[in-house]
Amino acid sequence: MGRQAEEISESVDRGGGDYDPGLYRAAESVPAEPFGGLSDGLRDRYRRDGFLSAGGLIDERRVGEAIAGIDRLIGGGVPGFRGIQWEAGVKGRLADLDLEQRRHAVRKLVYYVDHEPRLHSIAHDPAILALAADLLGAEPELFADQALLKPPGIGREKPWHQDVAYFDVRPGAPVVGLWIALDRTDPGNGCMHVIPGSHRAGPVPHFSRRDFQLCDTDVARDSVVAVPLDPGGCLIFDGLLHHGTPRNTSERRRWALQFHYAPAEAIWRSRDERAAYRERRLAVFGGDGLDVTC
Ligand SMILES: O=C(O)CCC(=O)C(=O)O
Repeated sequence: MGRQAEEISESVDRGGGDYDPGLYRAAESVPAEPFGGLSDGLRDRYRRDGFLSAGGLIDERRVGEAIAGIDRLIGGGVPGFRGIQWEAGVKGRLADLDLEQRRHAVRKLVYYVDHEPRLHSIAHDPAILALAADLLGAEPELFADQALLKPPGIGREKPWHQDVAYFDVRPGAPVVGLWIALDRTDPGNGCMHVIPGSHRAGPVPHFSRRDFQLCDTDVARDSVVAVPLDPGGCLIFDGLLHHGTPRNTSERRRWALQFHYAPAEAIWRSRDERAAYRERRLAVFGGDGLDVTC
């Protein structure tokens, strides 16, 4: 179940802020391995490390379709779609931007799968749903879809965080995320960085700083690895894995799709249920209200 249409509106990001580049100084890069389905070895690795880096999860044709779908959403080709968040740097200038400039001004798109059949078909691809089912150990339901576009030059950092700190799903339920690169991604244009095994320590308090994030001093800097990907490659990751992305300091685009799946019975079905889950989530992850400091 996605969000209800009236809950989604176009917005401008509030911006991030300066950060210590040492937060993303990776000890190593994990190369993607061509993905041909889950084996016992890969399942064990997912449980141990909290992620898999899968080359070629979607093929070139689908990458092209995804890019065309995003272009259509940004270009205003879908009446009623409002899930665009612009980068803070373009605030006040949006009306002056032509289509090409707008393509490089979007931070993210949210809740689009019901507006774009090509993107819907990737998120609901039977092989992808089977992969999610296998890792969740339950029938999966897509409950969040985003396209994270980190534009050249202005795409800001997404500070270290755990995704489940953001989601109003039943506490303790397994969540699997798929982050699918549509461009080549590397540290220069803001690829994913993760801390292998960090999901096993469970929920960590988050604080409203540059974003809703882990305290910078809670990031295990010595264990950071970068996960560069080619187009169509995918980071498959546990909802508790510590991850983040540096800003895009390059002149290169870095578009990615992100889908999150959870067991159907863990997903909210009403506003009341969601509010209750939110209260329970913030009691665990809402660092500013807990007796901890950052
Ligand atoms: O794509 C990115 O830069 C980071 C995405 C991410 O971690 C998130 O939105 O939770």
